[in-house]
Amino acid sequence: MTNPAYDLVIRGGRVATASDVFDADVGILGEKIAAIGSPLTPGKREIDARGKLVLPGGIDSHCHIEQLSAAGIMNADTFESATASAAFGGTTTVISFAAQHVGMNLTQVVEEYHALARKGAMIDYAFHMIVADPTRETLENDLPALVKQGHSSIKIFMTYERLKVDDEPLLDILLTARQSGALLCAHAENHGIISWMVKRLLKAGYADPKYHAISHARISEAEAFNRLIGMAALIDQPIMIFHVSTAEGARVIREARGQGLKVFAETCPQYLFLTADDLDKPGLEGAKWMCSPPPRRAADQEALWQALALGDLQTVSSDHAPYRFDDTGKLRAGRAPNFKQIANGLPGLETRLPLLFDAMISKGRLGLEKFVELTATAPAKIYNLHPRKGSIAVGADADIAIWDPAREVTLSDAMMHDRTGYTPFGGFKLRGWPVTVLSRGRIIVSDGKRSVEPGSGRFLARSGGEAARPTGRLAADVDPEQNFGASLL
Ligand code: DUC
Ligand code: ZN
Ligand code: ZN
Repeated sequence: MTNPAYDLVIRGGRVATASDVFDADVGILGEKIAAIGSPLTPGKREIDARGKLVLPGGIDSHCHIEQLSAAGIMNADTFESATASAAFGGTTTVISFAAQHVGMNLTQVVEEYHALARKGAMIDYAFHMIVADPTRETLENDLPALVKQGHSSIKIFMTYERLKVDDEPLLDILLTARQSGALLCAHAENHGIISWMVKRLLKAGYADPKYHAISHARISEAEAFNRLIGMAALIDQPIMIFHVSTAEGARVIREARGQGLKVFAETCPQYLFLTADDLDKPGLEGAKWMCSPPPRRAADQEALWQALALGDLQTVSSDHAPYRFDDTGKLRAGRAPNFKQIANGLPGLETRLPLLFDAMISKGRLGLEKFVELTATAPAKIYNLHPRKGSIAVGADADIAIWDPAREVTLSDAMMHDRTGYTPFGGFKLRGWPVTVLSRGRIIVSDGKRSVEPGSGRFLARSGGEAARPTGRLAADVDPEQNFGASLL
């Protein structure tokens, strides 16, 4: 008898990519997908996937793991708990953050996050580097070297007192990103508008969690998007705008993309499934739904779905930012905080894909191929993990989630595997669940049980790739050929 050609065959399922849906077996050899066909010869092991959907494992390209906030609060998850939670929700790759704070050396920061991930991660991972202190040392020495080492995306904040970078240093960072071939990602909200609103609200005695949503005035988003896009256009640097929450914000992105600017953008489940009314609960309960930007209105949800359909937004990430509802997290300032004293952030690594599957496949909004595109293929392409990650294809890593489209689940706090202690989506009744999850050919979750050890995830070194490549069209003000004969860059 000849040796089986495959270590594992996923047999009889319906396979989906971002462009096609078809019935096929998937043969895995070692860590890779070796064949897709029907019927494949028997493997050493087999998974019966009849009646199931065989999809690429999700890529969550925006999640905060084991991260220290600027206020000094450690978020609730370690790499171990966060990546376990991701895996139970069908996600097999995360891009989290290595977060610099003022005074910190960025190279050292990145090393520290590497050490944490090496110890705890159960699925593969990469890092965006948060730059909060754009000193000459950071921009001229650390950043270019770190990009070369495979950290090809930078994140900046335009708001948050201790993280924000103002326009002039932001231009310096955009230029450094351009010169080193990295994508620039941004949390874009107008800091002055928010802090002005906060002061007025608190002075007038409006301190409950629901006023957090009001303090992030809608215009603070579109204004910051416009300003950032203008600065990025000046020096021809591709950007990714994180967590779009308003219809006006989505319109600004549509307009920029219509002009041929390299502007990518994402939204998150909290902006598709929650509204500002969720923050309006008795006492402090609404703090559990506090994130920045805040959930908005039903009309914004519709506008964001439309922006996803049109391609104006290309990915849906979780922005997992877990803080417990106790004195280690949300209530660190005591039992009677005003909204400004409450940590911003929601857990979402585990619920991102089931929420989207229910909306897009079970309820039919945009469909299966678009689900795969938004949650796996597009983030793989934008962050240059493709073709290794993000698709079911011969030669790709065998990162696969097998979904039971008929399984009905009501989300609850108790069933989550992260350490937040609650889910803001508790009570949501969903149809469709990832029952078996593979990472590089290993079965890591099966029927609600984990079978993978902390520390077995791998770092994914990335170069900038196509998304980070400038268009070659500098604005005339800085372009020597169009203007005055000398380069300003
Ligand atoms: N927004 C949040 O809600 N939490 C973490 C950081 C952020 O930008
Ligand atoms: Zn953010
Ligand atoms: Zn975030």
